[in-house]
Amino acid sequence: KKKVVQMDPADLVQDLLKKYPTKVARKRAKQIMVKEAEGASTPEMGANVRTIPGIITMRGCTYAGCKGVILGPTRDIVNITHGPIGCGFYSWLTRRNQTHTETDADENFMPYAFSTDMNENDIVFGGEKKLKQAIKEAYELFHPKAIAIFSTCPVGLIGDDVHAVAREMKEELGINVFGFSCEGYKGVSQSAGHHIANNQIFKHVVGTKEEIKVGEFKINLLGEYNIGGDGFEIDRIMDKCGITVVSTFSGNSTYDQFATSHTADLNTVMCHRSINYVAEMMESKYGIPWIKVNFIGAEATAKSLRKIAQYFDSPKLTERVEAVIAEEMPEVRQVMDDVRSRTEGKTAMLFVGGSRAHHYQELFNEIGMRTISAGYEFAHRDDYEGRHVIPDIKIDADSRNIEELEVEPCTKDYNPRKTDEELKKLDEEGFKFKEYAGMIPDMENKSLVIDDLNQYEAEKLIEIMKPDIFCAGIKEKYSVQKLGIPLKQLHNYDIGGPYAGFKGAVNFYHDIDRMVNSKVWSYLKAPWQEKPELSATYVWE
Ligand code: CFM
Ligand code: HCA
Repeated sequence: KKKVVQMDPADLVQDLLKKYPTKVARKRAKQIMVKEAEGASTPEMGANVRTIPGIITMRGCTYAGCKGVILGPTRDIVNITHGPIGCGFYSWLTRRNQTHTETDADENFMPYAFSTDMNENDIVFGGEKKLKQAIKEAYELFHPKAIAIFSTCPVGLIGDDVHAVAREMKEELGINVFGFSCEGYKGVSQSAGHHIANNQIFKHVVGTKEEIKVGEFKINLLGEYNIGGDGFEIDRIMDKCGITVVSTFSGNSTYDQFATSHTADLNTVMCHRSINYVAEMMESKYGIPWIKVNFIGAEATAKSLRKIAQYFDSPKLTERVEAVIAEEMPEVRQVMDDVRSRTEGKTAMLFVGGSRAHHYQELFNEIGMRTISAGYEFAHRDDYEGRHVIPDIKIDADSRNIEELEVEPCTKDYNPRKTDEELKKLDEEGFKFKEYAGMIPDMENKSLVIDDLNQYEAEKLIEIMKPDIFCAGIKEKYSVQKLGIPLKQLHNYDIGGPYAGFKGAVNFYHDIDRMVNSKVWSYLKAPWQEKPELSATYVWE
């Protein structure tokens, strides 16, 4: 029989920390918080800091963030990993980013894993010669528009100059060749890799081609990677609304999309964490404003479409958007209500990357499920706390600033939330600031927010709070399921998806319904079920 123990969230935090040595506990305490336990204002989250050595983190590396995440979904750039074969192999299609070519003549290099296969010999004598040879070989075989080179840990350690090699090969081959100093050990997580990728794509590709796409309402979709076909569903909706997507960074994208992305009227940002640098550099250089959108959740999708229509301020677009929402929502509502009758009141935990642990809470809300604990692997303070974004230049919403400015690589990080008075002053000065919502303000009181969760804490959390579902990645999946809790991968959706947009919401409701209502989990015996003295259930007030 289950013993129900009422536990204060603050005690729960103490329980999580008590096994740690004093110094480790002190550090981890800065990354664990109970929402609003310390008053009405959002307390500061100790995000984007180095993982304590010895802890089994859920994080990945800088190379993964650059090569796998940002450049991975682009189909016609030959992406060469300069490093040991494991790095290239492990980042090869595991993310389930999808693509389809429009014509038979279009290139798709995604099914290939290009690598210099660095070995001991290269480490001792240097790998630049081998890299040049690899670039030439790839060029001769595939004749791509562009070749990108990605540095792995040993490249930085032995000092190979990938940028010098890129310049030389660009000259020799006459195609765009550029490199990324995205050695895995740089920074504290994947996040450093996003930043490096954004700066180089902006410097070497964005704005290099003047080809204007026809369309009345032209947007870029930034931070959408077409995982499980999410981007296809968003494209379907945009198409129906009459909105032209010039480029997507970088789901189902091509080199030319990046090169012409400066011709869009508006940047919409889906995953802010991974691509905010491009949005801000495009705003500074080309005067393209950006707004935050979210297509995870049917209501969120409708809201984002309305936000885009509002920006263009066109009755025609508004009417179209409303018609699309009216057409799509009835089916969604029907499934939502049906599923909700079985999922209402169940609880979820979400520990994913840098935006999904926030975005997916919306989808769970739609079927009446509460997120009792969540956190990012590598997001920054703004993703937790929200921020006010102030552009470098005054943006005139009506006329784009077409005068090209020299733009420094984006180094911006945390812009704290401003007071009402500060905002008023900025507004009077002509700065079109925007509010960026963070995870914590959107969560219910007493929820537990934990940054860079590790394996020990995950197991402890499950033991105490017993969620109905745990959402994370492949490294967590089987250890969590062995505890008798279903795990939904929110990185690659297991074999499911799309989960974005209207059709995606329906898929998600069905998949979660099946998982939280399956009997199979009750047959698994977790250690605390065999030792009743360990049994405790977290009860919300
Ligand atoms: Fe953005 Fe992503 Fe994410 Fe991300 Fe990632 Fe990903 Fe993710 Mo995995 S770009 S931050 S670095 S939404 S790969 S598609 S699922 S951790 S939450
Ligand atoms: C990455 C990619 C990843 C990993 C997912 C996971 C993805 O960070 O290198 O750990 O299951 O989404 O594929 O985040």
